Amino acid sequence: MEGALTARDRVGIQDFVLLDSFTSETAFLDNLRKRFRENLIYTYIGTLLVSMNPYKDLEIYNLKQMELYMGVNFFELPPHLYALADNAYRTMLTEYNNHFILISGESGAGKTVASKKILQYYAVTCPSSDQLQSVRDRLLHSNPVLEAFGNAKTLRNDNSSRFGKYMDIQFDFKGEAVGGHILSYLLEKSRVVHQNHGERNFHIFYQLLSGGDDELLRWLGLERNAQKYCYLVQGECAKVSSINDKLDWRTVRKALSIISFGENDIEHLFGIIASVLHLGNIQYEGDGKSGNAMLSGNAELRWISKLLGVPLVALQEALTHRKIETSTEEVLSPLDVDQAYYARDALAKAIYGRTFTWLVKKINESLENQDATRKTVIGLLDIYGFEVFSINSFEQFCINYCNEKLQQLFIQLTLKSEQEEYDLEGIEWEPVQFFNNRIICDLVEQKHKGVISILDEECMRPGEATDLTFLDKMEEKIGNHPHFVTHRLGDQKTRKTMERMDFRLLHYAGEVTYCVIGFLDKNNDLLYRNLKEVMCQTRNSIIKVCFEFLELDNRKRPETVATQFKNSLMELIEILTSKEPSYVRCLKPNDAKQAGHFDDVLVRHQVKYLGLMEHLRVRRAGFAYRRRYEIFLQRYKPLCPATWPHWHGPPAQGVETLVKYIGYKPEEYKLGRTKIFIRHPKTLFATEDAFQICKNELATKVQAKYKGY
Ligand code: AOV
Ligand code: MG
Repeated sequence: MEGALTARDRVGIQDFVLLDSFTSETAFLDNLRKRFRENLIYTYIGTLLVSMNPYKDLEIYNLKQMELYMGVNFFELPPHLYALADNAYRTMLTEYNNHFILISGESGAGKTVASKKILQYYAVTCPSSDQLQSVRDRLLHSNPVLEAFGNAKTLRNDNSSRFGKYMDIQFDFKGEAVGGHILSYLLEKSRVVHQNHGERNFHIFYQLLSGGDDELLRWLGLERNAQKYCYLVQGECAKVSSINDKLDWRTVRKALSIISFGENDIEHLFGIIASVLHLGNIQYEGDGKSGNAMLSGNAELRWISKLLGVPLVALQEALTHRKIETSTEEVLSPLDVDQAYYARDALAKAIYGRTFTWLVKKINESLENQDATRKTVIGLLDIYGFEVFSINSFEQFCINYCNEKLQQLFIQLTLKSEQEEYDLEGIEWEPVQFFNNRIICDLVEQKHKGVISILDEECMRPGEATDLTFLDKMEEKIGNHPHFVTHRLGDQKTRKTMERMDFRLLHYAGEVTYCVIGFLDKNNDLLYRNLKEVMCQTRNSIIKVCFEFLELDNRKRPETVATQFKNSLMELIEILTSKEPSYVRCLKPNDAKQAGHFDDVLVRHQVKYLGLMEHLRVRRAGFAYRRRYEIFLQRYKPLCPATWPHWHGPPAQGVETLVKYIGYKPEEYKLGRTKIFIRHPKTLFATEDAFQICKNELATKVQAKYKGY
């Protein structure tokens, strides 16, 4: 009938692999747009899940939906996170191997929401004894606590993750969730002391002030009004309509108890949060003659001394002086006003950052499973997404580098190794071209001439090097690199003018201009020795763990922030490559955090840089599943009389006999050197279903046979 829309016209196609014109970006976008209009936010590319942030609550995460997806083959139901989560879980149980789910996309695209939904799915659907109920509760409640301390409102996202998180959920052989472990990556500490306009400090500060009861606030010496605290008002948006600090406070408070934080720990924890606020209100003035910094009053100091349990006089001295060690003696040198503010902020950042590390450790203790039996894991990776602001600093550099690494991993695992495997296995193949961002990773991390190496080198020359000499050195060493631009080269390469203090990296996801101011300081992350000494005298049980005397004895230069981060990312990549991957690629429909609005240009850009078209091409031309001959034969041999119960020839021939017998069409599979390749998942699923029926029949036959004995 003319004019009538078919269902396909209206809601699009649920797997891009089935799209008629699969090489056309426009067709890809049309499909995404159609589905978005119908609130269908999930679409597959084979087994990869594309997710579009709806910016509104959809009724797709309830118990009924969870039950629908439990144990059902991947392609039998409409695309959903639950299908992906369930598939990883079932494969883990049948093949007894480890998995991870890589959730990527730019800031605000929906990574954190996705990771929470997956965790909830496991918590609700996995079998569990009463005894394990508490493990599940703790796994779930670790989220609000870490988000309170590690998330904040930015211009891109009202609940932006300011740390990277990798969480292993451990399962026993029955598939029960028995424990977990969290690794956290580089918290954006600078936010504690400085926020850009339109942004906030970490949620916990506002939660404490709005939700804490009067008695608690009195005990902490705090006023309810956030406007009173210098560390909370720089962004001029302490109140945000989408955030209910008071309610969130209650959730966090309850979660802390569930994760078995003792009352003593909780008291000390809030003592620290309050101390940071008091620190921020410390003001200095210059001594008229010498210009040395003096504290303007000591009300704040008294509160900090009480809450952190440190001697007031020593604290006052450490906040206004610096201890310099010569070969023979220690000399106290007074700080000027700027230096004193610097020392104060460094202390606030150190206290907060170390407390966050303590928090993760404490949560891990409560998730730890003591039982030594073998477990398999599903890892969930939720990191800070790629971000660009009008001014970008060291933090954005680290965050975007991290995204660059994950993109590289994705390329390695999907586009590159997939094509290499076809080659290796002797499968005929038309190579698909793709942009390999290895070149940008190298630009950042290469020894001697990568950005991080050059930065570290400058940090080794205190007194001589400055942010500007760092910039000059980069120009000298990597000025010719096609993905690096400075103001001198700017016009030629990108035809955009740049400021003197800027450098630009052409990332896989777009250009970002970084301002070098602060790079050296942030990379050094220096805390004066006498401030550390005062902290070591603490009676606050958390600060005691965070600042150990041992550190004072250690004269070795600690690794710089960027190098530590680089190393931790390398370890992460190693952890991930030993596991079987699933992918969620999150997209955002617009930059205004708005429901219902699909910005074509913005979405097209994300589709491009996430490599979705290339992924589709490889998937479409390639094979969704592959199994080693031995494994395939071992599992499915009951389906064919010639292979059951034993096949005596080479496994490859056994598999060939088997699949011909069960009727695989020639275009559906290819036989490689060591593996069988299957084009569509549905072929494998049909085989698996047949196997399940056959297994039951066999069991019935065996039971009947033994009945008479
Ligand atoms: P992100 O984790 O990818 O950004 P979030 O997961 O925090 O982004 O999502 C941002 C916001 O988008 C959430 O607070 C929700 O309001 C909304 N949202 C995301 N996914 C959904 C969904 N499936 N259904 C409804 N609303 C959603 V960052 O951490 O900033 O990189 O660093
Ligand atoms: Mg996030």
